[in-house]
Amino acid sequence: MTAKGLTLTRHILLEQRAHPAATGELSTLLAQIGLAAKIVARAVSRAGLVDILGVTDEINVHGEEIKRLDEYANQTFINVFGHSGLVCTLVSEEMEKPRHLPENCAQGKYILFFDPLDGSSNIDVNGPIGTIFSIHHRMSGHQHETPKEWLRVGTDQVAAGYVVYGPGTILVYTAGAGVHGFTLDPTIGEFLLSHENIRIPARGKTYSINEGNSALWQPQTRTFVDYLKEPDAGTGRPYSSRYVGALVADFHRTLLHGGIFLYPGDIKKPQGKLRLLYEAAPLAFVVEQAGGRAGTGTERIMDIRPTDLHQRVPLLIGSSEDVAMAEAFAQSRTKPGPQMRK
Ligand code: P6P
Repeated sequence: MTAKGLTLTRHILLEQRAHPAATGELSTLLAQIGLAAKIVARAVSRAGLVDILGVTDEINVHGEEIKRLDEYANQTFINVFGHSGLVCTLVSEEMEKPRHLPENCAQGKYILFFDPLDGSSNIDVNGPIGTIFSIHHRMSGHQHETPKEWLRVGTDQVAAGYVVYGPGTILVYTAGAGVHGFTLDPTIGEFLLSHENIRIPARGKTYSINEGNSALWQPQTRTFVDYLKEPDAGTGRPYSSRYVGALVADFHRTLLHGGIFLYPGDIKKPQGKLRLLYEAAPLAFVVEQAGGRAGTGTERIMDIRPTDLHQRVPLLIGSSEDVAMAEAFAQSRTKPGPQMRK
């Protein structure tokens, strides 16, 4: 058990020691993520004070107005990794195409996928928002200019995680050896170990889905959600509903307390709303490392090889038993009986 209060940098270096062949570049990259997160956290905490609120008149690739804080967060990652020598290519929700950093591509070993500010609709109401990141090794040679470089399967991830900007700023990451959380102490500007080796409960008591979309749900989604709402003490139902409207915040609660988050496909959005490469896949890596499960309803998120940079996927993620049950409903023509629950 490592001492609580260990800094993010020290923890990453201790993790690196477990890999004698490690060169330290991944450790440096993760520490740089921490730096970018601190810069964004400062802007988020002051958003109401400094005129960053409101929107630019630009529209991102998804037709969403880019709020200035989104743009600021995106530019922060570009600045932090621009001359790091670590990352050759950046893929961001806010950029239609991959951004190559030529000065890094000679020696940079990594490609960084990120959603710089997830849940930006919460910005103006002081709600929780977040950053999500996923790190892959680069393909060898000059393949970085080809789609092969960025259309990567989730199981190839080297590290992944997120930052939630809420009452506190918490950075959670995995490099394939468990999941660890760090809380920012703004008085010293350090992320300190606060959640070592996070394990998600095998099942929870909450479900998280936008009920406003229920008229559009597939029948199996409705049957599953109705099942969770049915009182049945023997199976711990009814579940409580929790929905913040910011993926990182809804996921962080699910990771710590258990339960299930769902953004399923529906009649209008068969592929759902969330993006594979920089939202679903990194969170799937984290949840699986914590003992949980993540799928589309029919396949494991980590096994999906993307065909498009900003590809969307349906997402069911959380406690292993809750997600397995949701998958049983999603694949069932009829409602599975209560034998589904232990
Ligand atoms: P809806 C935020 O815009 C986001 O991308 C995720 O953070 C969040 O989970 C989802 O969309 C919320 O979407 O349709 O429920 O407003």
